[in-house]
Amino acid sequence: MTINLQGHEFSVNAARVEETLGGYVLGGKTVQIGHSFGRTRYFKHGWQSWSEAAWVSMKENPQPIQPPERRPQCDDPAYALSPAHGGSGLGAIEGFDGRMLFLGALRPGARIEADRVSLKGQSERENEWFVAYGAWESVLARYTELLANTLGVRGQNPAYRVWSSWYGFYSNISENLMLEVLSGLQGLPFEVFQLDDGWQQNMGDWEPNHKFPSGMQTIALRAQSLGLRPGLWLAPFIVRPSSGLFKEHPNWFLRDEAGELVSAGSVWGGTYGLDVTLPAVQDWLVALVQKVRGWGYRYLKLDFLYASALPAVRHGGEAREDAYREALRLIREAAGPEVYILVCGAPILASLGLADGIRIGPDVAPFWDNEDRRALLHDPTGPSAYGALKTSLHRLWLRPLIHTDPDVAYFRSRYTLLTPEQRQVLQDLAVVSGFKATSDPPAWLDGEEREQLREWLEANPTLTPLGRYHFKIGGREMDFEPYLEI
Ligand code: 9PG
Repeated sequence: MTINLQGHEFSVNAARVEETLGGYVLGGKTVQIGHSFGRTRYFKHGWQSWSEAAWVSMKENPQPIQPPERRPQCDDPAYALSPAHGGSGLGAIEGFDGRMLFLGALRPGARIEADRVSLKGQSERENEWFVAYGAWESVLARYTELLANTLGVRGQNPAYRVWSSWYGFYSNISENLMLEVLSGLQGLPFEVFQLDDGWQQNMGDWEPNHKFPSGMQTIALRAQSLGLRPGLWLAPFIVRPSSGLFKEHPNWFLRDEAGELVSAGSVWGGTYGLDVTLPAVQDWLVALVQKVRGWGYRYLKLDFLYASALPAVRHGGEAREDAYREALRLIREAAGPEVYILVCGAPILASLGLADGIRIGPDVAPFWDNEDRRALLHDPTGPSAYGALKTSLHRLWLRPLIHTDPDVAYFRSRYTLLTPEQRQVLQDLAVVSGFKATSDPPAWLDGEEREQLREWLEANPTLTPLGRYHFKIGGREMDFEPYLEI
C-alpha cells in the first residue's frame, strides 16, 4: 500500500499499518518502505555502545571490520560481512531539504537495512516499527516518545558526577592507590567513586585479587564515609577460559548449532558469553549482584553485555536481545531500584527502561585519532577521543530515555597527547550528553587544572540546541561539526 508522509508518497509492505502522530506504526517481523532518494546518506546505528553511529555515504560499500576475530566485540557479528548498509534498532535515509525517511523498531532485536530504493526492517520476533519523514529532531522526538511507552524510561534526575579509575590507571589499580585517590578527591564535587577493571581475580571469578588484600568493603566504606556512592565495574556475562567459572561449568556458555563455543571476541586472549537463559546461570547472576551489594556498592558499571546476545543456540530458545533484556531485568531486580546501573558494551534498545545510564560510544583515549584501527582495519571502535565524539553525538537522541555517557573527559596535561582544545571538546561533549565523568588522578593535576575540573563539575549551564551538532552552552557557542571531519 501507499502512505503519505509530509506530502510525500511512500510504498509500504507490512502486515499492519496504522496512522500515529507524526507518522505510522507498522507491525510484523519484516517491513519495507520504498523510496526514491537514491544513494544518499544513511544513518547507521550500531548494535551496542561501542558500535559506530554515524551518517555514511551509500555511494561506497560498507567495509568489514578487520581482523575477523575482533568483530564480535565491535558490532553485531551476525551482519559483520553484510554487503548492505545497515544497523541496529533504527535507521534513516537522507531525503530532501534536510529531512529524512526514518524507520525505528519499538522493541529489541531489529535490524534495519537500506539500499537505493528501499528501507527495510527485519526482526528476530514480532515487532512494531515507527516510520516517519521529517526533520531529524522532530522525528526522533516522536520516536523516543513511542519507545518510552514500549520499553520505559529511567535516569530522569541529573546524572551523578563520576570519578572512574579506568582512564588514569587502566587495570593497574590497588587498594592503597585507590585510598590515596579518595583522599585527593576531597574538595571536588564528585558523587560516585567507581572502581573499574583490575580488582577481580578473573573474568568470571568476581572476587578481589591480591591487590585488594582487605576485601572490597574497604574501598566502599571509605568512599561512603567521604560522601561518595561506591561504584564497581563488572563484566557479568563474559568469561575467560582460564577462569574457575569456565572450568567448573563448561556447559553454561553460548554454543552454535554444531555445539562449538561462540567467541565473544578476542579481548584478553579470547572470551565466551554466558547462556543467560539457563536457570543455574540466572541464580549465579543474582548471587553475584547480591554479593557486590553486600560489599556496599550502589553504582554498577556492567560491561561487555553484548556477550549474552550473540547469535547462538539458547537453552530457553529466546530471541537473543530478549535473552539479554531478561537477564538485565533479573539484575535490576536483584540490585533493587536504588542501585544505579550503567550499562556498557550494551545492545541499545534492549537496555532501555532497565538501566539508568548507557555508554553511547567507544572508549575515549588520551589521543585524538586511532588511525590504524579506523583507517587500516575499518574499525571505528578503537579507543580515541574522535571515535567517542563521533558516535556519542549520534546517540544524543537517547537523552529523554536514559542517561547518556559519552565516556570520560580529561583535565590533565600530563600523560596525554590531547591539546587543550581537544580536551575542551570532550568536556563540552560531556556537558551536552548530560553525564560528567573523569579518570584523572587528582595527583596528576596542577592547581589550575584542578580548579578547571572543580568549576566544570559545579557548573550547570543552560543548554540550547542550535543544530544537529551545534549548541549554546551557557553564554558560549560550541559547534562540534568541524571536529567530525578527520
Ligand atoms: C575495562 C574497560 C573500561 C572501558 C569499557 C571497556 O574490544 N576490546 O578489546 C575492548 C576492551 C576494553 C573496552 C572496550 C573494548 O573497554 O568501555 O570503559 O571499563 O572495558 O576493561
